[in-house]
Amino acid sequence: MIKRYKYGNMIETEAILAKPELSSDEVSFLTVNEETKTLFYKMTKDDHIYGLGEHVRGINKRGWFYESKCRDEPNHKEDTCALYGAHNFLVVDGEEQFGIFIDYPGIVSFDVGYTRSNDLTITLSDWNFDLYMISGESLKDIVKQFRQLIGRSYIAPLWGLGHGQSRWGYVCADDIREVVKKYKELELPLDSVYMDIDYMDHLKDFTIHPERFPEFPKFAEEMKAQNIRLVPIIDAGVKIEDGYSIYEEGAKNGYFCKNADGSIFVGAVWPGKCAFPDMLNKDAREWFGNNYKILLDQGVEGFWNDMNEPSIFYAEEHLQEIQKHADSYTGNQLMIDHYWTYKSMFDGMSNNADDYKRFYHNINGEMVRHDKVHNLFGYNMTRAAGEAFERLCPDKRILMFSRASYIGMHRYGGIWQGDNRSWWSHLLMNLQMMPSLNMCGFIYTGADLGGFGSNTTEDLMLRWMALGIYTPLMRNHSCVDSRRQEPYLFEDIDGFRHIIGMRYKLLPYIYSEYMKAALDDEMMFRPLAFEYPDDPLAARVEDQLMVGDGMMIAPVYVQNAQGRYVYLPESMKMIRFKKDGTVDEEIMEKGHYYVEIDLTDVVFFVRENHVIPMSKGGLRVDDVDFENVELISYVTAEEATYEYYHDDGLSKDYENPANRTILRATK
Ligand code: MIG
Repeated sequence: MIKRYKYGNMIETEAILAKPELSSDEVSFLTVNEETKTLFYKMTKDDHIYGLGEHVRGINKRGWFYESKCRDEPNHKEDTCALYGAHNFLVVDGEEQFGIFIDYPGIVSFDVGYTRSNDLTITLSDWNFDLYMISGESLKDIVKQFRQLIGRSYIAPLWGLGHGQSRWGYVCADDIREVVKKYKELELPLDSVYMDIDYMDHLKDFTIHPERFPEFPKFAEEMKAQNIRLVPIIDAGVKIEDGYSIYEEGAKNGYFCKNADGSIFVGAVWPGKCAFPDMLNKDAREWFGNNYKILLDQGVEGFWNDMNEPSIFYAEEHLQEIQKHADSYTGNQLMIDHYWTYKSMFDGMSNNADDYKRFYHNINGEMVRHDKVHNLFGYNMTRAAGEAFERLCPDKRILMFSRASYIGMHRYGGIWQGDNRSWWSHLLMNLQMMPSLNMCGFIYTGADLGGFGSNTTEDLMLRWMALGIYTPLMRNHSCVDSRRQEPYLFEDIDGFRHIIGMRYKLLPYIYSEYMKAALDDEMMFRPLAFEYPDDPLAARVEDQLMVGDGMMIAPVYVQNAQGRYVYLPESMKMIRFKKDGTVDEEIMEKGHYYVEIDLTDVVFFVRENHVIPMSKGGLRVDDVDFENVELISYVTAEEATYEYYHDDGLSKDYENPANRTILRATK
């Protein structure tokens, strides 16, 4: 059951389209305090807190302080409080079980036992929000109700579940040709190559560099003929330049964010000085979205939206203030206090909280200061694209994922988990984030495999790929100044071919589970506690996940480990696919084990009386035979069944009953 409460007058987020009637009951469980702008819950020692979407730390969020404040945080570590997304949904699991959603577009903080170990304190930056309290029969039920409330998740095309190669620094068509050639020569599976800002003409949105990518439509066709899709990036900031049509149209129609005096707000990002489309203004959103057509018309079928927190290197006005202040030190000695002031002025130039107070949105004719709606910007950029795709190609799925997000955006696109690092800790974080993102409706998601920043190593790459084969977005992406990490540059090509190949073998299951999770408002990745609520040990497991209905995974995330400890909450069949093509099976009883896992082994666990459909694999999603699947199963009853979802992967005939069939396996 869902109860809605209203405090003040919130600025509409459209996270929820069909709002339930307001409840006249008292709010249960929480102490609501307008004076301190807080919601408070006294946790018991054993309560677990799940959710909050994109954040650092564990599956159980206890013991830290988090903020919903979309932020570009490429160097995030254990103590980072805010990342790219703002997802105000959490579930309390203990003596009481309930979900809380705070629909509020400004900054919210969650002190989950950080200040006092049993205090959960949620603080809002002002008192205009809607509160939803959700009770249910189980954790899964609470999440499902929430998901039904926020509406069906975005659905990616099937090719978007193929393996993608990306890197910031493929500067011309030949760079991409080279990638595709290498993949082909070495028979490494691949479905897409991502195009980073390098493809743009002087970093301008919706343009293509004429010399680096001459005759782009032909190039896209050439790739398509090999069944490779090109996926360009779109940035939030629009370069300010006379003669650049996107800028000129936006300026002429008043579609950019404004300063208090009505002039265009200027902030610098990659192309230099930029204007920011007012994604919260309906007309501006429609206009911005229509521009994706420029690339759709040239053979593009997917995009990723970047820098939409929005990330601002510096605000023009702020830079002038700093320069002025810095000048005042000229000729003086920088005493220690001055030194810190001086230094922090420059350090604080990017994504500065005060700069978010300098500009305004036009929401239905009303000027709203950005900081009050900060968390809606990336959401509405992606919504601009999603709504445009509905208008421009209503019957076709377009790949779309974003960096920044708010709940509600999940209806228009997926997300990638932003800039991470080639750190083992970020491999674990990738795993731990999956279920909390699923809870908030983000099903099409994944992290930059191998790590974006820093130099990766071959073993990290292999281990990370071995997790990536399960995540709907499976993309190897890295930063221009980091070590290159295309699989063909490492020693053990056979190992990479085997692991990536396993994705294609598992695709019937992965796609089926992905689609069912999106269509039926379920989680594809679940903490063990969600599946085994009566097993107190299951709730302690922070590094294993259930993937869909029949599978448990236990990835290795420690360097030089040759295996790991695994907890089995019930009897399961362990399946091991080795690089040499052999497959081992072993039935294991409930309990703790140390499992050896070679660098190139793919190991997962099948639940009792469950079935996993697999294919023979392929080099492209198109090669995969989804009809004649082989069943991996662990059957102790007479028979085990599996509800198998399969469709053409491109159109939107989701409800067609023919898409769902029952597969049966016997003992
Ligand atoms: O500030 O476009 O997260 O994936 O490669 C860096 C360059 C800007 C950040 C994205 C990353 C992308 C990079 N972008």
